[in-house]
Amino acid sequence: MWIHKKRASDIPESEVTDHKTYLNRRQFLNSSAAIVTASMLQSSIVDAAETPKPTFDKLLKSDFSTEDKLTSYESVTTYNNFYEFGTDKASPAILATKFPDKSKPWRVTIEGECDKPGEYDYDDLIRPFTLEERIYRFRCVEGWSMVIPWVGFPLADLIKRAQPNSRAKYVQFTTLYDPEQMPGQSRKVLDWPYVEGLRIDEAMNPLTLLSVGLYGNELLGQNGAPIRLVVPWKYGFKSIKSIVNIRFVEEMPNSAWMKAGPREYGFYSNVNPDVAHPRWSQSRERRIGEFLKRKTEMFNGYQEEVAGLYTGMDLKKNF
Ligand SMILES: Nc1nc2c(c(=O)[nH]1)N[C@H]1C(S)=C(S)[C@@H](COP(=O)(O)O)O[C@H]1N2
Ligand SMILES: [Mo]
Repeated sequence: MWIHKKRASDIPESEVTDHKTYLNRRQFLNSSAAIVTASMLQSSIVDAAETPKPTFDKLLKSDFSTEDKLTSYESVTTYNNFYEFGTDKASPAILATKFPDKSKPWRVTIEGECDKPGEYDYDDLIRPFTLEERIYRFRCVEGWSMVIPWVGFPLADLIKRAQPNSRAKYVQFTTLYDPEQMPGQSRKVLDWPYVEGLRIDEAMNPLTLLSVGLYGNELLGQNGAPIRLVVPWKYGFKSIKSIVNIRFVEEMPNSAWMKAGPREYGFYSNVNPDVAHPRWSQSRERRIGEFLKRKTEMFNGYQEEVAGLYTGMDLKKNF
């Protein structure tokens, strides 16, 4: 049911390309915050701009890391898509400063077609796994990209612990639903809670990361704290944030974006320069911080690692 009439699939052109608009808005927000008070609003913006000292120790360096130049910490933490905190790029960094509420435990349920389901507190969930730093290219469906040094562990490690059974063909992920903490959920821009999914072999691929941090630090609210998915060969919206549920299922999950615009957002959403979005080309991208656009690479440049997952599939039909 659509109460709010601007459909999520109607991303205005400005959000597709116009980084300048965003920068102007950031400037505006900065100055208006300064006028309001010297409040957290202001200090959070200033804090976010400075690259913090790493707080995770003994992070494994990953062979999967790209050598591309990193996107600035400032951009990674202030230019965000997180519709639970507003549909523009600047809002999440402002509205998610206290997210998630540290006084509430973060529970993650693992369930469905598996032999070892469970409900874990965040700390218990991640304790068994070795954290590593993985520098990935990250390509948003809207035509911009970043290079982000994630901290995380392979989703495959967690899946092995859960022991999916033979009926587990897909994995479905769900974001927290809590309109009190996530003001954007009071508006019907998407069918909340945000849901995403992967085929089980995609989920098991060594590139697929459960991330708990970036730039050597815990994730900030705007980046999907405390735990989010990162699937670097797919458009950014597959990388679901602030996960509370992981479910092994037999049927292909119906993701929030598929519901919002089935013609525009398919289940696979592999980065593919040859398959245009119905309203814009996907052949080029703007790397945030760069002036000239660059060519978008098949599977975001990860073809060696993932092309085999799709042999024999028509990627125009299975977009
Ligand atoms: N729950 C949730 N996850 C989400 C989104 C969202 O709106 N809600 N946006 C997606 C999109 S479109 C992108 S591009 C990435 C952005 O991640 P970043 O802000 O950490 O760079 O998050 C993805 N995960
Ligand atoms: Mo995105």
